[in-house]
Amino acid sequence: MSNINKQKIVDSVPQTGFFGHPKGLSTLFFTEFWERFSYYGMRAILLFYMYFEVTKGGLGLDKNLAMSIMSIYGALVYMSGVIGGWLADRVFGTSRAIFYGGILIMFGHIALAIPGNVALFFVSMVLIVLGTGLLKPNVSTVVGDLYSETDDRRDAGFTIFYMGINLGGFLAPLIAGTVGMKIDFHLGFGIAAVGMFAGLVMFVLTKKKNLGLAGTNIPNPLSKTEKKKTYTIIGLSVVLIAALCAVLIPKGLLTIASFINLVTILGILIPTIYFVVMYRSPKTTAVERSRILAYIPLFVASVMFWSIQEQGSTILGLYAAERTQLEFAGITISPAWFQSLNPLFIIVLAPVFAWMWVKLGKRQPTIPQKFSIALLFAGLSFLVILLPAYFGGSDSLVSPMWLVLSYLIVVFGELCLSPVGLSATTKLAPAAFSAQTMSLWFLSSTAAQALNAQVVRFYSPENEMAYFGIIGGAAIVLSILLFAISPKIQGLMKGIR
Ligand code: C3H
Repeated sequence: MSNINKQKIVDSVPQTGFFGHPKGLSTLFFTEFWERFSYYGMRAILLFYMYFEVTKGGLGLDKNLAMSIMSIYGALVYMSGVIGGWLADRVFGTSRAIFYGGILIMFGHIALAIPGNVALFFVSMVLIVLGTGLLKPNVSTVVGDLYSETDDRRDAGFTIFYMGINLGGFLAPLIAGTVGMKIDFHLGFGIAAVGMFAGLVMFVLTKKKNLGLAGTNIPNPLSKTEKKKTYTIIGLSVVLIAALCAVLIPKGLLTIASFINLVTILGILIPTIYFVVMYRSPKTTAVERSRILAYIPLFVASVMFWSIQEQGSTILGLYAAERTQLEFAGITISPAWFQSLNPLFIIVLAPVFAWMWVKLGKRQPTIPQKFSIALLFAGLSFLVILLPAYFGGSDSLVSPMWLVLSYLIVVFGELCLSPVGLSATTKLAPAAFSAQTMSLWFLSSTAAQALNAQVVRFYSPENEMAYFGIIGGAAIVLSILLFAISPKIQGLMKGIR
């Protein structure tokens, strides 16, 4: 199976059947829709499950610790994509990786659905982290496999796919979130498990007909000797990690807090190593080296952006529950519902942005300028949310419209950065490392959430003006710096626009 050529794969996929796109896009759209439905449904209630008192069905953890765990969880989920991409390239092929990933994710949610304790919660976390690492990057890779290199529908295909992600992210907090918050947390997690089951059934039933050979290829399979060596290393690593945990946990040397610190360090170290290895590799040409230098400030900007965007489900999640009037216009709002705002705005505005870039043509901002604009919006979204405390102090509850405004502003930034970043990553990547570029892009979110795990500890309603002001201000300063050096970055990109 290792030598199927690209064109043969494309020819095996029915090229129409889903809004004028290859039929396989419907399989991937709904698989990712259900995976995101389960993931974001779980995340919409997880924060509250962790810090609500035991009498209210929660685990009774400290609030700031709960927010750090949320961030570290997000960091690990994207970090494990590095392993998921490697396993697909060398062992399973993408299609089987997606299937195994879905199974692990489903069992992860089932573990959360069983009323248990903190231990069961960590078992579920391991399953979901590994499962998402197998499923998420690979499902995006198969989207690319559906189109020939010259197919003009490719970018639109990715936009439709991104809308599928956000449709899942929109519905999940409303369904799993509402049930979890209003009836029982575990029932909410159960709905997430059912969602992943639905995705798996749909994937298995339609993949043969819709995906053809896409995802069945193992591009660079391990040789017999490599296999033996790899499995020995994996086996030994698992034993070593288990032994370390068995010794360090009872002695109090591996605590949740020290684990969070470890992940923060890894979250910064891993992308740094990626950059150094790519830059120094003899396979990288001089032009590619220049493009790597151009990519570094973009990566840093992306980390700052995702740091603010992802705090939408931690700090702003807490803000929704504790600082916001939830009796509004005659209805009782669930704090989980606020998580649906970002995806709703994405679904509505993504086609508008796609249209705008086409309309502006050559007059559109350059890639570094778009990143700078994204940072400006991210910064503004935090400056807006400090205003209620500025006008009314931090003791009284504020109108939910402040949160709506903040979530809307950050989405303008997300649409300038997220789709642009994906495409820029593939264009700026050295040829020898093209397969790993998807992982590198996701690592900017890993680094962001790894940093957030430390940063969110400083938040409290009493210091919220300083908290939002400093982070929002830092994003705006970075935005201005990036704008100032954007011609230089553009030069280093050597012809890429
Ligand atoms: O999940 C992805 O692949 C990329 N992320 C997105 O598309 C985000 N727009 C999702 S929004 C959010 C993380 C989840 C919503 O249920 C909420 C941010 C406040």
